Amino acid sequence: MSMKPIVLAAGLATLPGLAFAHVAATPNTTTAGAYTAVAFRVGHGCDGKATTQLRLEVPAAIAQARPRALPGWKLTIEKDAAGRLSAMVWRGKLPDERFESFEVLFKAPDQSGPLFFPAIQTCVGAEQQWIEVPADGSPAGSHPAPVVTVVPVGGAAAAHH
Ligand SMILES: [Cu+2]
Repeated sequence: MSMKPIVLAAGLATLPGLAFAHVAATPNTTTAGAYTAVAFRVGHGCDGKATTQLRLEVPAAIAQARPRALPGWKLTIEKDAAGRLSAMVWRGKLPDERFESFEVLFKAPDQSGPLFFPAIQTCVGAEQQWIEVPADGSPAGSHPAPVVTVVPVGGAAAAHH
């Protein structure tokens, strides 16, 4: 127990970097086969410019996904040849000083491992592509795709503690 405050302090020390980092998925883990609503958080604009659109790709391993309508944002969906929802686009306006969360409900695949959701953030006169998928063992790039890791049933507790 005595270690806890130290761990918390270390976490807080890194919080500013995390809080404004890119497009981040929360929660970033789920369980195989579980229905999960994940919020994809846009923490800042493009070099100070307001965000006007977020396009999020749904990884092929996810058979069904449902985006949440967000007040003030126009939502459109894209489907692949098989009729699967493959991407969603929110259009609206988000000043650089604000953040917003874009939510998607989906059923996690039975297979564990990372699910990458490539995101394209469009701003007024600018664009940021959060689409980098790291190779195994290599450090994250400067524009990582948001990721949700699927853990096996019964493995969630081990992953969290
Ligand atoms: Cu960032």
